[in-house]
Amino acid sequence: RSKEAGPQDFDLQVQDMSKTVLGIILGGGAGSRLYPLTKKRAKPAVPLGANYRLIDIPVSNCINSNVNKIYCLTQFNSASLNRHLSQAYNANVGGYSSRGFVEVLAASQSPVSKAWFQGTADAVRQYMWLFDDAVRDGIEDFLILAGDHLYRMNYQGFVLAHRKTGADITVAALPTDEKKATAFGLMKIDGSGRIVDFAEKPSGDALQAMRVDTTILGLDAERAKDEPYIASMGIYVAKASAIRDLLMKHYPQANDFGSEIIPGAKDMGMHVQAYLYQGYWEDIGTVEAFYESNLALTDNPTPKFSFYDRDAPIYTMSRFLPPSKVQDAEVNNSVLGDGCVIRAGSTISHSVIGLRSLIGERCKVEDALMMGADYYETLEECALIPGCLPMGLGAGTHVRKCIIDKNARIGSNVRIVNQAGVREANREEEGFVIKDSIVVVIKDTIIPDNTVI
Ligand code: ADQ
Ligand code: ADP
Repeated sequence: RSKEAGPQDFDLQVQDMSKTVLGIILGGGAGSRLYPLTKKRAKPAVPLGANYRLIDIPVSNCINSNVNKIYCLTQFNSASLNRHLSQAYNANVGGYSSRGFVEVLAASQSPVSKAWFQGTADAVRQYMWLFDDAVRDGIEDFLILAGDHLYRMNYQGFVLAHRKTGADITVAALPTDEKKATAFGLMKIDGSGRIVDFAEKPSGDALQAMRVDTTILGLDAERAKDEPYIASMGIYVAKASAIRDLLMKHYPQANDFGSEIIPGAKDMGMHVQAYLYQGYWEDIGTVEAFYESNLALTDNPTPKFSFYDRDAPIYTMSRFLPPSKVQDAEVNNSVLGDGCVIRAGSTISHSVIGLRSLIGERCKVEDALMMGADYYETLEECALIPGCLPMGLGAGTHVRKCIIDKNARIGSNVRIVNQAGVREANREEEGFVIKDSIVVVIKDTIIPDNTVI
């Protein structure tokens, strides 16, 4: 009879994780799906939920799981990302004995000179020389995470399950419905949870062929009927040696994990295992999903995702901002970041208002995601600049179903309501893009008084 891991072994392994697991966050490619939010920043730095940035989700999950050696692979470096990570985390994860860190690795810094990462697998391959050092320091498993997911997960159970089954790669998985399935990697598993078939984003007949009876995952009959697919969350834990072999030896030309490395590993007989995740998880890598998930934070009484959890908080940069101030205004079903000022006569409903937002008198804000500002600029400072429009919303402005990126200066009596009901439009020279009917006002844009969009 094989020896099961007892509680003592569990504690040992958990302690061990800070020394033996390396977090690798895939921080984003060209960033086209979230464009224009990625026009002026690296994707992991995109602001989220009024006070946070995308990168805070996987980094907080890592820290709460005792994984404190973390690299974030990103297409290009941005001052905001580096500043955010160093101010938010480095003082906390880098204790004397744990030697933790959170560091950005940008495509252009790599000595293996290909200016751009060609995909997720290529990104990891280009930094293999650095991850090899980590392996020499005692790292056994790579925890490969995406940078654009909203969820709370303790990776300890994931890593332990991976080690217990002796898998080469373990893929986090969840049941999904037919509509969503085609956007994911789908799998079939055997009775022990081993992946026997894997198809990346199949459609048509290939999609139908991936249908399974998800009652084997413990779903009741009704839910299994609605969710007859097992989707990959794009989150992997793998033996460092397996990743090295796959990327450098077996598939040196492969660019992506989902379409090439994971199915390739299975095809060559490696042990690729599924790990069932149960909880809220959302890929927020498109403008529509990003917008919807942000607004879902305002759901009453309990949103599907909360940034608050005493045992597993989501961390971010501490900014020491003053509390938000609401004058004689009405705020319903909304989330307000730190340091906002909402002036008299305004109504805000079903909206996320990012930190340092300034909302003038008599504004109407509906179903909007405002990201706020990176700094305060006093009205006196603004007055010194000829033609200066203050940051935020000017008096009497009405915005609906839109995303307003940081530091935008929107004049008085402006209407951003998608008047013409346009679905897609690129009006970058005027400072906005419309995607899925959502107007996205680009960072730092100036929208003059009385404009109608
Ligand atoms: P996608 O999310 O479509 O599918 P991909 O575009 O490769 O896969 O992105 C995965 C993660 O890597 C994202 O966080 C992305 O930002 C990042 N990324 C992409 N290109 C990158 C690059 N060149 N450099 C650094 N980071 C990069 C994947 C899996 C599916 C799975 C879904 C779940 O392939 O099987 O179902 O995730 O969302
Ligand atoms: P994001 O991540 O949203 O792109 P950043 O953190 O990079 O934002 O900051 C946006 C811009 O704001 C940067 O160009 C930065 O130099 C500028 N900025 C930050 N603080 C101040 C300040 N106190 N005064 C003027 N500009 C500032």
